[in-house]
Amino acid sequence: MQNNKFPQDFLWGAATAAYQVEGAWNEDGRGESIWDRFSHTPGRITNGDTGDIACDHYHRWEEDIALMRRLGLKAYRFSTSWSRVLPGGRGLINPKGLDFYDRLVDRLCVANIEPLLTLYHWDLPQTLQDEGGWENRSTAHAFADYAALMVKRLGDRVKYWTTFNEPSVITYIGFITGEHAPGFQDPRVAYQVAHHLMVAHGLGTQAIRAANADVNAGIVLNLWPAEPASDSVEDVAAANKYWEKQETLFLDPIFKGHYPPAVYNMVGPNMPKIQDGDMALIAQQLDFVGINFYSRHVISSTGELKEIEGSEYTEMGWEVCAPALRRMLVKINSEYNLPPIFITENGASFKDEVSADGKIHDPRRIDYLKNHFIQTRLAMLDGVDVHGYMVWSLMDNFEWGLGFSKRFGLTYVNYATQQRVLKDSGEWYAEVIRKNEVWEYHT
Ligand code: GCO
Repeated sequence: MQNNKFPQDFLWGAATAAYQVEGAWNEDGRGESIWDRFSHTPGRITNGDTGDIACDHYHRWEEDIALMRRLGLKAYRFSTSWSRVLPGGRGLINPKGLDFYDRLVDRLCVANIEPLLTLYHWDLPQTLQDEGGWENRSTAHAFADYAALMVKRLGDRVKYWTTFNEPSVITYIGFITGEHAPGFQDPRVAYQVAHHLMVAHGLGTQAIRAANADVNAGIVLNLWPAEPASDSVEDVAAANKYWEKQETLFLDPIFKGHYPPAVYNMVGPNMPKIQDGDMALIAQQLDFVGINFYSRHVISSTGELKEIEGSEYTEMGWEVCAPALRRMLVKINSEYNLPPIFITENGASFKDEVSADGKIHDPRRIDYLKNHFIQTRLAMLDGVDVHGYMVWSLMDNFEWGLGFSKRFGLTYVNYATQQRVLKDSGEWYAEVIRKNEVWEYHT
């Protein structure tokens, strides 16, 4: 196999998440989620934006599948909205909500696009939050019931099931900085939530497999490698320490069956309640793991460096550093016994504008993606088992606390008209998929 060619069955795809694209927040029996409540609270989201309409994907899903076909996607990663199918979080099922996902999955299959389904991309039903949300262990059981319901309905067609998207963002941004729903700033609650997310992942994995033994179960983690600012012993030690504190809270319980000492030290008196048997429940063998990668931290013995000379930064203020992806994949591959890997999110936000010719010229996004594809291919040649790559995102969408102010899409969305226009990066990605290789890009 040529080195710049990807394996024949490599799953090139793109990703979205329910609250970021669907809209129709109160239609057809959908219940309220914590993101509805949060975005409807004044002052929480940039410009007062909400996901009430978002990309109106709930009504435009057929057009969006046509877009995926135009891109030639082999896979599509999306999430289901818990409160659309179980408006109260548990109990009464909303058939119209289930039907929506059923139709979507059916049509993806017709289009020969492999569905990768995420059960939880941050949108807890508000009724469960009102009872205490993830602070309560009972929410983990409700999650497992929801997982079983979805697998029973869609497991004959959906082969890849993800329990959670980015438990660390849920924990840190939802419960420590408070910039995401439910907007808490309480470390004690946060670490209990973190543990219950892991319990829910374990129970969810069991429920998925009990409902259909033929499907694959996994989880998606976002990893931001901490790299030393220099080769000095002090900087290297500081970077290692940073990585342990930030990134092992979920990697270690899932893939080693315990919380690492660095986490115990960090959490201190906020250590969550852990029941007998929890660690084995959490550390069940998975069929795949999804990694979301955007950027890295650069750490010196005196702290984190915020501006790296010569580096490019995206609209999010994130450094562009593709080689860090390869280094991190190689590192986690040697430190953990990992199942097959998918890159489940990677992409960049830039200031996109419609040009006079009606097109969106986004050469920086093309460069970003190209370099990350190349580094992934190099990691594969180093022995890392990567099976697919989901670009974030299929289209511009609701970027959580930042509303519509940041655009990550391969497709430009005009939010006034809901018109979708493939950006240059989308056209380019279609070629990558068609050729199954990354070649030099000439402007
Ligand atoms: C995440 C989420 C996505 C974001 C994307 C860009 O990684 O934070 O999974 O929903 O929109 O990452 O920030």
